[in-house]
Amino acid sequence: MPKTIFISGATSGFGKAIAERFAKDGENLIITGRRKERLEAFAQELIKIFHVKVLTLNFDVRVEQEVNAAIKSIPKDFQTIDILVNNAGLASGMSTIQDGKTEDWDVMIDTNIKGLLYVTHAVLPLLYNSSTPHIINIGSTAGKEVYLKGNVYCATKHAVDAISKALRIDLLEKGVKVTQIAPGAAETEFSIVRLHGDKDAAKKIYEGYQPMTAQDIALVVHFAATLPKNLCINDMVLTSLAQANNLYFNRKI
Ligand code: NDP
Ligand code: 8X3
Repeated sequence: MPKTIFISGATSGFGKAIAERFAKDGENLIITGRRKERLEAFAQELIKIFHVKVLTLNFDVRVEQEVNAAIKSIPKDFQTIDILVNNAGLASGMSTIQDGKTEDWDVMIDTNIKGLLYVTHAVLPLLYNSSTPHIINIGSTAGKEVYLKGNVYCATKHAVDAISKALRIDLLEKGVKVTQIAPGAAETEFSIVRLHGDKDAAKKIYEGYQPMTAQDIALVVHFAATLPKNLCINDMVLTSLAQANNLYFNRKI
């Protein structure tokens, strides 16, 4: 019997790769994102290649009413959700607090903290329908250490770290597994979004070393999701070989 995996932010990067990895196993998917055309095209691709059932939900995680309406619209055959992957997120801007833009702070706080909470709150009743419910939050090494010009993004990922711990405690009696996967640098659209569309500057972030790929993250999320029922990875920090933590990189340039 296929499982149903709900993945927020599946129009690019980690979310897309995670969806593909589970589709390979024949699991059914609920994929979300704001870019409707991309989302629909990706769903068609998954259906065609992997012959899985895919439901698309097009909403902004920052808008509570949109989140609730989208999740309320889930049809019966998708109403048992086995795994929720809270992946949708972003960094917006990279500057010191004194030079920072409050609009950027709002976007990050609303997406990475409030969005994750809204989605989790709305999906939980459907997770309870599963005999193996599991929440996987995508945190970051930015949630473990703070670095120059990372301030508010790091704060939001520290919040994901805290919320993951809190969920594990609060949901203990409900038998819901809670895992945080905390990656370091991986090349996706992340830096382009962070640098407000400056692709050349984004490319430079990954120069001189081999960053992780979205597929690397998907591999580990899939591993955490396919362990025996009694075994829960609480927290996992992932980096490429060239990265020791947020501050130390072995760059060959
Ligand atoms: P991408 O920019 O490639 O993907 C981000 C995804 O999040 C997109 O699908 C985007 O969809 C979705 N998203 C962003 N904002 C919203 C929103 N308001 N409502 C709904 N969906 C939204 O980046 P990554 O794949 O790299 O990032 C995925 C997660 O991993 C994020 O939480 C990020 O913080 C985290 N991360 C990334 C790392 C990296 O180095 N790449 C390292 C550690 C963690 P759409 O725009 O269509 O809405
Ligand atoms: C993204 C990784 O190093 O840009 O969460 O903070 S980093």
